[in-house]
Amino acid sequence: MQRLFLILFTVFIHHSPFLILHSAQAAQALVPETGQTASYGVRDDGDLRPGVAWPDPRFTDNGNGTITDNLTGLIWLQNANCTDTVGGITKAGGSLSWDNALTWCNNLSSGKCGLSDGSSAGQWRLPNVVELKSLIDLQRVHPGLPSGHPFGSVVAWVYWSSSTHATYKNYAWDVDMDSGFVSKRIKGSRDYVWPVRIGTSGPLNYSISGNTSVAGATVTLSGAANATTTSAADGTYSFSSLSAGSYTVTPTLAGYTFTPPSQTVTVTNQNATVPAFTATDIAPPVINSVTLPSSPITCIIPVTIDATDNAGIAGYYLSENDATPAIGDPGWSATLPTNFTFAGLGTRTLYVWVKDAAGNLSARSSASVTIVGVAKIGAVEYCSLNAAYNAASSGDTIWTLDALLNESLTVNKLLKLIGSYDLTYSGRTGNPTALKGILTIGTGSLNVDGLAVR
Ligand SMILES: [Ca+2]
Repeated sequence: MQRLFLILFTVFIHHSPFLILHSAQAAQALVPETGQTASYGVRDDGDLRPGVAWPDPRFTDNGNGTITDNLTGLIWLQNANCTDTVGGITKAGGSLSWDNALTWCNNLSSGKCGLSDGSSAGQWRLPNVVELKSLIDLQRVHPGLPSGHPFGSVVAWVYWSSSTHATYKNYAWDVDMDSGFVSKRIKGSRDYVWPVRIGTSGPLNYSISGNTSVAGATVTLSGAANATTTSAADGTYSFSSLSAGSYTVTPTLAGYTFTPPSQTVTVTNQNATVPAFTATDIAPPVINSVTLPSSPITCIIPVTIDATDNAGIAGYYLSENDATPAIGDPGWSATLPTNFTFAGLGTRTLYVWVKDAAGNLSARSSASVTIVGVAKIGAVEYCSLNAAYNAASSGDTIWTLDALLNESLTVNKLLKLIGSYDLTYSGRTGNPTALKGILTIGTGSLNVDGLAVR
């Protein structure tokens, strides 16, 4: 007998990664405090309070119909008087005979009694009398449970243990949850039933992973455990250290809808992968500003557009027509335009829209500009010297602004060119019109005044 004890003891030490105890302590069970804090005599229970102190919090609500007692590691059914029919045992009245109480507990599984812990028949059982008694707080009655306990439907009556009386084999031990009183009852009596399971939900080994199809989504896990995470740049997310059970995954992100809105996955004995969500961008882009220069002298006008979108801008549409373009209109530009060619001179309005890849269209934005021609024949202004030349007949006079004209000109007509005019063509500035290009005289001639060729 001594030899057997030593062998068992050696196995225990070598397989326990958490306990490093002296040999005299290793086989000892540690007895917890009773909960009694009032003292009624010198060195009584309430005075000395011997035993292992209770953890704080004493209980953890696992959110799946189970409660973990952090003192003993036991997992209890949250509902202390479930009346579901289990294992063929009808329990509408709550109490059962001892035999039926065993059968009922042995067949309890996830889906019954508010359980979503993934437990299967065989994991639950009737507690022994020491386990049942471990719930009692001797400082309290009605019920005799620790303050703030998270259990529901606790009945002020006796509950069966699985322990049979040593002398009277047709009796089993029970515990009165109202007062903590431990007694024996004949097994044909009807006591209440409170199932327990060993803390087999740990170690918490499993993971749930998937893809939201968008970066930065908040992913909420609910069910057998509650957690949140944020999807990575590639949309992936993962929850780890999970017990077996049923879980629901719900992604959210401002400006997006997800299909499906949430997904439920049951973890049994391996990691779970949730099918990818489809994220749909529903937020249209916003144009913050459209800016045109104040005093242009050409029809090709630099444009500055400031716009933003939650998913990125996929196209720009610039037009002098205020009609809203179709998403598939060929006039969309995938790149940010830096200038716009107006159809003519005078006060012009540019309308701008932007779209995102999902086809969301911004509100219309606009800016106006008054375009002055760089050249003029009679009362008609032109955006470029070449435009004026093309419109000119031999013998015409072209007036040009005191401006830098970045163009070349080939002359095959008989023309006169007078430069250095101010913006309103009402006077001359004294500075010549500067032509920064090649001036070629072909079959015609050019009579010039106030022109510099650079
Ligand atoms: Ca968008």
